[in-house]
Amino acid sequence: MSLTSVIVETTPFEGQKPGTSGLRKKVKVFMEKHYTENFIQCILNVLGDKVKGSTLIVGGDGRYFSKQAINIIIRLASANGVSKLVIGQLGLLSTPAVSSLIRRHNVLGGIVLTASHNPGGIRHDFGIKYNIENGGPAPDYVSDAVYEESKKITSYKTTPKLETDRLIDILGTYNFNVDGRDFVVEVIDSTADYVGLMKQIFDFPKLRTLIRGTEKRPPFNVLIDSMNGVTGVFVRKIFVEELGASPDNNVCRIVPLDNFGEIHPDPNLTYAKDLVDKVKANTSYDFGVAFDGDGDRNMIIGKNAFFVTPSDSLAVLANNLDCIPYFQKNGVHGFARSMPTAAAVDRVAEKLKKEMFEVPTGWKYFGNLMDAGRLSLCGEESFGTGSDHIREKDGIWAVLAWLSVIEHKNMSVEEILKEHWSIYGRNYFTRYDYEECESDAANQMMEHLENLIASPDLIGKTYTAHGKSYKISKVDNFSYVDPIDKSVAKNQGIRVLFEDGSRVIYRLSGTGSSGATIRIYIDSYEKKDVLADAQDMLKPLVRIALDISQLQKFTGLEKPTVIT
Ligand code: VG1
Ligand code: CO
Repeated sequence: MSLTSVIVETTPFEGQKPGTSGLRKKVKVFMEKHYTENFIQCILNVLGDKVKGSTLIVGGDGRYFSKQAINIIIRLASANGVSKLVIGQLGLLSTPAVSSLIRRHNVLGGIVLTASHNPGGIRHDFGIKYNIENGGPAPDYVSDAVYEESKKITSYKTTPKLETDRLIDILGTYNFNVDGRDFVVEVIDSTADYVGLMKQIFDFPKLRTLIRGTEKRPPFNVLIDSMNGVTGVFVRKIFVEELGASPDNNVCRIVPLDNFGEIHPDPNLTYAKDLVDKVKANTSYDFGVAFDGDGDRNMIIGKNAFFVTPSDSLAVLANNLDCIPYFQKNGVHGFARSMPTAAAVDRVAEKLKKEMFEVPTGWKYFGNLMDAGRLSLCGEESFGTGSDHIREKDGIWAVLAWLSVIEHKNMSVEEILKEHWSIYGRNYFTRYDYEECESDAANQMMEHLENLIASPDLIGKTYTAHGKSYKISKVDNFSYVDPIDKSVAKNQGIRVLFEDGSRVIYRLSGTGSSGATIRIYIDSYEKKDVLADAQDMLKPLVRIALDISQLQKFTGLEKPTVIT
């Protein structure tokens, strides 16, 4: 039976502006009549003629409202001339899996339904992100165009009679005819493509012997925490079924829940405390890792919950990539990090004579460099690590990379870090997050900082706290020119740089769904004194960062909500 599309009149919604990584709002906002339809139609409008006859990948972290959103996407896509949607079963696909599928199927793009590390459930957040044909997050010019469309949209096209009920529950290919055109929904196994890719990149038999142990070596005891997010289905497949980890002792929270069990699926020391406590309590664990809701972030800890900062994780991997088959085959090109990420990897790049890039916060800024063959490995301090195998950060990839290094070096996590610091010195790093502050207060504080850095007296000024003094050598608001397409990203964070190389950086988050989140990043490099406690070491700089910004005065907040 042929179905007919209809045009539905609508009016614009305010604030459909994608942030650091897609549009994130409270679920109840996405539930408003026409809200989700408008945003999807705006994406399709921006794609223009390319939509006709195209294939798109659709899936996400399975959070509340995903199924409703997928039904809306199916109906709108069919009415707008898309030929085929490839959808993960039950709507489940991790962000890295979407990126991989876009690349392998060579399609126009993908729609990722996630608010990543933000909490889920009816009272919390939902999100929609568009990824382009290279598999990466839409660059700024696409997101800006979507936002412009959202301000003037007057109608959307949908196929209301297309029966979507339970369509994505069962694997299969479903054929429809809309306005005389064929339209196909293919429901695929969420993990198959991604698992295949991981098997090409890593030496699975070797990793299996690490986890299972051999006559000469006891099993390497891991604890993998999916935090009730989408990685659960991938963890079961890869670590339990392929690599022989125990479903009882080596994995936890691996059933995806649409509210993540009411936790923040955010792998850091505050929100992944459960994992940290378990690894501390059971000293037989050699390694622990947690992922975020959509599977692109990872937090790595060693025995006794020895914490690896993401900046160090990136540097260690950079230093050891040649033990991974993918890099043996493809070579290692450049490295990159987001600006606030500590510069540990820069030292590795220098030693290995690789190109090194510093980009604004957000994975979308790595894509062009990877496409141009100049970037193999990159990371962000926000627990993102990844390589050019796809165009998103990739939590499971990061674990497999770490396990490869551990297998190869036959050392513990702590030993690897200590060896690394003894060679390269150590970048002490901490980030203070003040979540859900009042937007006005946060904006005033940023304005104060803008004014401050505009004053010429600041350079050369010395700040002292806890007996340590730091002299300012440079201040700016970070801006970036993409080396490939020359596009410019401005206002990417206020930087206060000190003479000894220490830095304090201030940014407002672009992933929140209400209020504002202030992030302060602090780092400082030590060549010799590498074994101190990071919070002790950075205490003076933290004080100075608070003094310069007058954060307490503006926000009234005494303490950050999260320290990493
Ligand atoms: C945060 C992180 C950033 C990351 C982004 C998306 O952005 O700081 O490094 O790329 O989240 O990650 P912001 O603007 O809130 O600081 V994910 O895993 O939430 O898609
Ligand atoms: Co994420």
